[in-house]
Amino acid sequence: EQAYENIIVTTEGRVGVITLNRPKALNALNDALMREVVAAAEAFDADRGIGAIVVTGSERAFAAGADIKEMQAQSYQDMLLSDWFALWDRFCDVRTPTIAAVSGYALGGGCELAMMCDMLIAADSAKFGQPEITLGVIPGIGGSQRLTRAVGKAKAMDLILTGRQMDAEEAERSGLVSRVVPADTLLKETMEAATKIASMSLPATYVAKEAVNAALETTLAEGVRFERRTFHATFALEDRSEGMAAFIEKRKPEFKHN
Ligand code: CO8
Repeated sequence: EQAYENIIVTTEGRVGVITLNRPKALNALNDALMREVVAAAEAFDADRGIGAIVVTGSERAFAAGADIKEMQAQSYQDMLLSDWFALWDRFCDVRTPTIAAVSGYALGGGCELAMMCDMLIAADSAKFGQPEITLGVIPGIGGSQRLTRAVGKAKAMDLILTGRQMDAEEAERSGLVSRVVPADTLLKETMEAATKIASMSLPATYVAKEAVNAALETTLAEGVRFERRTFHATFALEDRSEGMAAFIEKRKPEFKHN
């Protein structure tokens, strides 16, 4: 296994887990941590033995944002020339389903990382926000776009312009998270969901994720067309034959991820 300094990488069956681990900075996302998360996610994505990736932090903080201390001395030219944060796009290119398990603070880049995941499960202790405006900047890892798509303009404007935090209950009500669970069961519930997802046919899962994401990128007519053609294509999968045969024969399918 690769040695990481800012994250802990483990596997449990077909589930890969990336735990952000910079406790002294409440898991603030510095450049080194970003590189490690992307490398770990890409390594899991290349592994056919992994069918879901969980990203989590500590009880106190999922991540308290981009690392302000690292950014403080940087100039506009530094940001532009390094294309600061562009590497995160590669995290979004991962085809394996990603699930954020959020406890405590998910602020700024932390909220943005959670929103880059396909599913977001929150502990009742979770706090979401885009406080960049209080620092004289704006969200820089997709927050103004993904938050608006997730919760709509009214709440996105409220959060991004005031910088206030939103608790887990409000986040669920707004459609940012799919489930809220008691803090002490967050990992258990997330691992159960991840294990379930990872038990499905991997290629079917890839195209299901792609189809849902298409809804955010295309017109309804184009999206429905993409879905139908992709649905037709699933009939080429051995797992499709197995899944339907298993249903008819009243048994559990044995997917070969093929
Ligand atoms: N960056 C660096 N260090 C941090 C960060 C951060 N985002 N957040 C917390 N820390 C550090 C603190 O400095 C502190 O370190 P030290 O002990 O050395 O002083 C340690 O973590 C513990 O934090 P606190 O003592 O502040 O803990 P509290 O429990 O009192 O408060 C909070 C917790 C409310 C989360 C508080 O730490 C906080 O407000 N943090 C900053 C939140 C924030 O503003 N995040 C947004 C950052 S900007 C961003 O994410 C995107 C920027 C987009 C730029 C676009 C460029 C292209």
